[in-house]
Amino acid sequence: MHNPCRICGGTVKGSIDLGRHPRGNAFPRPGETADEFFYRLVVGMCDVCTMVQLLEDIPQEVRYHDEYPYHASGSAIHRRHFEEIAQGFLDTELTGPDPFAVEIGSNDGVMLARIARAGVRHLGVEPSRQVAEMSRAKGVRVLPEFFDEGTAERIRAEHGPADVMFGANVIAHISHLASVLRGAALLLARTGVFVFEEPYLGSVVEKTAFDILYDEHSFVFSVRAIQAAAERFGLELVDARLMEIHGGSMRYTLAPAGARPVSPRVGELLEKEAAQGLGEHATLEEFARRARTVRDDLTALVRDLHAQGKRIVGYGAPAKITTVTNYCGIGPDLIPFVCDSTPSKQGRLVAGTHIPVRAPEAFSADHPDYALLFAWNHAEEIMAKEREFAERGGRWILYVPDVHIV
Ligand code: JHZ
Ligand code: SAH
Ligand code: ZN
Repeated sequence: MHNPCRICGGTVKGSIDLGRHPRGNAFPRPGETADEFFYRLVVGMCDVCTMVQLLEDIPQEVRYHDEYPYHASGSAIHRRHFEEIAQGFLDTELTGPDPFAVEIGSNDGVMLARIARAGVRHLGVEPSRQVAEMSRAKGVRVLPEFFDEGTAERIRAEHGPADVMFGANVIAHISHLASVLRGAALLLARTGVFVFEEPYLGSVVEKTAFDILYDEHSFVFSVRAIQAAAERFGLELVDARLMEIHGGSMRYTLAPAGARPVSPRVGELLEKEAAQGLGEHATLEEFARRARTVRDDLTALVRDLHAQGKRIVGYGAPAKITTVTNYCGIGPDLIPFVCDSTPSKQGRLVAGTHIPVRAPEAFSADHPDYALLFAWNHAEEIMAKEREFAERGGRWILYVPDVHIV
């Protein structure tokens, strides 16, 4: 499979083929599974600009809609993370006479609510209705649209230039990334910054975290690819920092070209990426081989425990569960249910494999022998919350970076 690169027009060769998958966040209701949507999950790298991208593109309206089920404030650690980001902006960037902040994909308003409370002018751009309403209830101003260069132009005409533009786990989701970068160049004040954080290719490769590949992740960013993409649109990558959130995300800071000094961290990260082979097709091909090993090991372990009469339940229904259960062929015959604290996912099914999603009480009321931790990036928070399970002899199964029991 080959495609033209969405950023530079180079050639993208499909190196990772995980087969047919439904949408990661579809979570159909029981009875809604007859005509589930499937696509071919193939990921590759551009041979010119090294941007890693999905070969198939699912229309954004299909992915983000009134009932988009993910809530950004579903974890205490994430809530703190976003509040710290907001405070950081208030302390360092939003200090002028009448500053203005824009967030792309503001979701349930966890970040902007802090900015709103400080009385700072702001605008969330959020097309999914239910989460947008949750943010309005927190006093956040929302534009219910998909961000692109047209939206950027209209926002600038109405509100003036932005001192801060922010996006988390959304910029890599937008297949018209070129238009987003053109829009950022249009909307940013000369002294402004565009900060975004997204799952990092280096961490995904290092951890064999193949489950972060799904329809929403149109791209998996690297420092090198973002630096090159920014340059094409009059922006410059001035800083990049690796963070633990979501199992390894990079926070990129772009500014109008020449407006800010470039941190030495950028060069350091570029060197590390070269040493890790992130710009090479062979690295993705090797990753695909390791993903197959994880699949074989996980499937064998779950089948083996099941054959021994052990009860295994899933913990957490992140979008990632759709990739891992469909890729491994793990269904309700092996895992009768998975529990998740998000109300909009409860009573639904994991797309494709149809494992029912239940409230966390279903887990605590009747502890299984094993819990397969699909929300592995929240291990610390979840294991602390469910201490009793381990105290009573329950064991956690993890599959990142490899299959192991703790
Ligand atoms: P979590 C999200 O992916 C969504 P997901 C998005 N597609 C994206 O790009 C990535 O982030 C990066 C539940 N949970 O954060 C809540 C508990 O049940 O790993 C969530 O459903 N109990 C935009 O969906 C899920 O786990 C708990 O105590 O992979 C975690 O989803 C905690 C802490 C979480 O993101
Ligand atoms: N920023 C939050 C939410 C991420 S979920 C967090 O990091 O947890 C991704 C969000 O981006 C969804 O709410 C989705 O509706 C929104 N989104 C998707 N495409 C978008 C676009 N083109 N413009 C603005 N928001 C978009
Ligand atoms: Zn390219």
